[in-house]
Amino acid sequence: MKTVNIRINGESVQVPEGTTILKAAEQVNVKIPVLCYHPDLPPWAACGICVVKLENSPKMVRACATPVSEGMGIITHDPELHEIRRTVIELILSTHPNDCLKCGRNGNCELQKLAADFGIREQPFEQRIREIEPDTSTPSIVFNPEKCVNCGRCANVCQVMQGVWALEFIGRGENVRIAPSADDTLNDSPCIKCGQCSAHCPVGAIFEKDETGKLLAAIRDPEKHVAVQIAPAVRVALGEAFGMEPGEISTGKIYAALRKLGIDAVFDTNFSADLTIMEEGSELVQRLTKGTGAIPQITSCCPAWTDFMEKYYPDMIPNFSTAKSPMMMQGAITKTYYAEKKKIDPANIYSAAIMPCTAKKYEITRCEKMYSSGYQDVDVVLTTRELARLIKAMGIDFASLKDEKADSPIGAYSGAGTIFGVTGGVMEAALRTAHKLITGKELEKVEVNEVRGVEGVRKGEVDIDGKKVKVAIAHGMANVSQILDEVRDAREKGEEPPYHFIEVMACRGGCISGGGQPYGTTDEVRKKRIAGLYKDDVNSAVRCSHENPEISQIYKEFLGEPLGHKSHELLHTGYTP
Ligand code: HC0
Ligand code: SF4
Repeated sequence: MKTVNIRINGESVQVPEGTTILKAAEQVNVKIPVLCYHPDLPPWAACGICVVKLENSPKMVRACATPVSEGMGIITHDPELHEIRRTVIELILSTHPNDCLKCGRNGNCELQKLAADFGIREQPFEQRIREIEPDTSTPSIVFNPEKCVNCGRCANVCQVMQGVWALEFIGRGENVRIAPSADDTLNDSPCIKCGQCSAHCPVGAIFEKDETGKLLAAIRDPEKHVAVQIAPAVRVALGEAFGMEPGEISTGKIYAALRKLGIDAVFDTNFSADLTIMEEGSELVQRLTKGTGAIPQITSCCPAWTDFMEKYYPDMIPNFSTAKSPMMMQGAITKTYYAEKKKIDPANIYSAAIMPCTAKKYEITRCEKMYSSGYQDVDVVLTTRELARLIKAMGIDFASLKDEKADSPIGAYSGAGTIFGVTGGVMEAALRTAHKLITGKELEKVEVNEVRGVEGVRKGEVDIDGKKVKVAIAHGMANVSQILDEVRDAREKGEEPPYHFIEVMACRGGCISGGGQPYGTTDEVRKKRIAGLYKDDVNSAVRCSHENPEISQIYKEFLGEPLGHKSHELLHTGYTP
């Protein structure tokens, strides 16, 4: 790799050619302030806060978007740059409401931090606030244009990383603003509710719909038996809100915190991830060996992905696994099997789910099959961020909690269940069980390395008893079309499908970087959370879904067999164009 020699504030440093000034400065521990820049996204160079000087030149350049060149001398900080940056921040503040105390980002807002770092105490410019009502049209996220600082991160992530184009810049000059496409409501735009905009917004302009009050109201209601499930990816991220490292597994502490909040039954979505595998794995085996159903089978547990597919690839509905997502399965069995076993009237069960995801808030009412118990199967979804806020508000010292266990039954999980939260995990879990269903034998080595990795599109072949199962994995919604177009092309030409099984997750890295996870997700953080879930798998006494004793128990006592009558009633769904 070719390198170049540069000086940053007089200090010599060698960096790879093409490195931006911003990244080069990080290598000598110099932090240049930014607002519109985010490491997940191509530099946008919109805000101007990262301006730096070049030695012996009157020119100032934006550090986020300017690559270094041989011999370059850069000054990143001096009183003049400080004044320029301060003025830029003051100008941004003049278009931003001063209601930090009531803002969802109070305490972790990037603009608030910049204002604090620069010691801004006065407002020298006239306040001009855009008066546009917040958009509350989706069940997942709220967009408040008044707070938008036009940094472009949300539109950038929506267009570049997700390929969705629900958000865009509209207007000209000083009237330019971010809006849902065609200036419609977010719900009528192509939005898939993944919430990546909310995870990348530096201020409080886009955030998850806060539903903590609903859970608190249910806890206060003496009639309600409150059951909560936690998603795979929550356990390796929630701790970040309490000073733990990304990827540190805090499952036992989360169970304990939920009980301290007053939850009556603490369950784990990982249990029903195992249940999903029994159903979806059996479905795959049927499609592969009996020819019942379209090939490839495509995973359907990510609601942002199913929303995308219904909108843009409706011809592929027959390829979707009909298995509900683990979250919805857990809700359905909580209000049927668990209710029966514990002799609780399901009308009095309040079923909540803690998810890394904003789209899950939409999924719980997306069609009538989400009411398969006769009631709404999942009553509320809180994101990881919302749960972190609740734990703080309730004065729980999370880091010092002693590990507890989930309630039984429908609480125990296998390693296959936990890796659902990682790109490739649903497929790996399904293949572990499909191998057993097809061959009758357990895998000698349960890790399916062919499907692991972080590349946005991965393709491979897995050998099951001499049959080559062709698989593909895509994550980050913009990567999906490539694979689906291959399937469509083959179909139109009357050729064999290029794959047997495809896994799609809307978020980069899978749910570990869902739109509702703690702020500050970067590729480095993603890798740590992924490693955390693989570690949880390795640490699990049971590694395959079909070996989870509570799974055997629920089939024996209640469901009968995978793909049986009861399963179809409670655990499967359909999709509409
Ligand atoms: Fe996921 Fe899931 S793995 S979608 O990312 O399948 O949200 O974590 O809960 O339902 O299990 C999210 C995470 C889940 C579901 C599971 C799947
Ligand atoms: Fe939600 Fe996971 Fe899908 Fe992201 S990948 S939208 S977190 S289900």
